[in-house]
Amino acid sequence: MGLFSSVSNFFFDAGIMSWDVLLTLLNLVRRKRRIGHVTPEGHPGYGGHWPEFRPPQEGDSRCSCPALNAMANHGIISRSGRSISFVELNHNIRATYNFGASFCSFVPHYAARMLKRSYSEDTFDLGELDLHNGIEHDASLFRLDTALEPNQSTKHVPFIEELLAAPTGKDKNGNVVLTTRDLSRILGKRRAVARATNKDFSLSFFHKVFGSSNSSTLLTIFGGRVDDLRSIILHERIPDGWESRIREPYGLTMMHFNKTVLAVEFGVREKDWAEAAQEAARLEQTASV
Ligand code: HEM
Ligand SMILES: *[C@@H]1O[C@H](CO)[C@@H](O)[C@H](O)[C@H]1NC(C)=O
Ligand SMILES: *[C@@H]1O[C@H](CO)[C@@H](O)[C@H](O)[C@H]1NC(C)=O
Ligand SMILES: CC(=O)N[C@H]1CO[C@H](CO)[C@@H](O)[C@@H]1O
Repeated sequence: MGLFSSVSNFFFDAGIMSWDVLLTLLNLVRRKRRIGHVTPEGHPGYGGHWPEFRPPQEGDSRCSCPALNAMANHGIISRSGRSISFVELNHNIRATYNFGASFCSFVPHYAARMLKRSYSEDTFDLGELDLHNGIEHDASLFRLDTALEPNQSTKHVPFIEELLAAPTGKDKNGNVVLTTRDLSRILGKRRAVARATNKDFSLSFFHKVFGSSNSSTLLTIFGGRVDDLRSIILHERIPDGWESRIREPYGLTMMHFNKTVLAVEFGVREKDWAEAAQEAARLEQTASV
């Protein structure tokens, strides 16, 4: 990377971070959005009315991210998952999930940089996001590692069922919810088992934090609600009547989100899973002889 782009990235990142702090403060002083009015008027999904769900057809592009696949399955971004502009992605993840504007700008810029495209002019196909160790990484919650399953749009249903059976919490309306601890526990297990069964396993600290931030959306945006998670993760479908559980007027900021992410990441204890990992490695070996 040239000096000019490193310097401009630095100012870009510093600018986004200050913007994020400002939004976090505004969220503290302004009232939350009313229940039933979280998705903005005029955007698909307003009042819980999501456009028709259609699973992907032969030739459509999908990726390892359930939230983006779900937007394509509802036609919020192109149903084919192709030729999506980074700018359009920014606006749509904001309106659909109520992530803050700072985050919604940061991630598509990051993806454009990763794919060596122009944020403002170029487009991408969902499948291109699966560049290994770009954003996509090993020890994900719902996908086998790339070395074992090169097609990262393929869900690994046993992992999904295990996560959906893990929640130990209840919210104040009596719904079963996934907690921070449940999520740390399951991430620890995935990492220990992936490390033992994938000889090409790699997971930098950077990707660990990415992994815990991606999975922390299950707690924040989806409020840990297991009934909603089943739909979004297993079918990549937004439930009828759903809206983001984040009701802050300026959406989920990175500063606010970081608290959940760090709580999840610091709760991960891979060592607790040494036995499960050995067992998985042993099964792998007997299966391959
Ligand atoms: C521009 C926006 C986004 C991009 C480029 C993106 C990209 C990705 C990628 C590449 C993965 C796979 C990571 C892995 O290997 O585990 C992923 C996973 C995931 N993403 Fe996204 N994503 C975006 C927005 C979102 C949003 C808005 C949500 C939630 C509302 C979300 C929720 C998730 C979840 C739950 C996972 C699974 C985590 C795991 O398996 O450990 N993503 N995303
Ligand atoms: C990847 O997997 C998905 C879902 O399992 C499937 O629909 C798609 O056709 C596969 N793509 C390729 C290129 O094999
Ligand atoms: C959130 O955490 C990431 C690293 O995990 C850091 O780069 C970023 O500056 C933090 N953002 C804010 C707004 O605190
Ligand atoms: C929603 C979310 O936290 N997405 C993150 C997933 O991880 C990538 C990098 O691996 C980040 O760029 C996204 O912000």
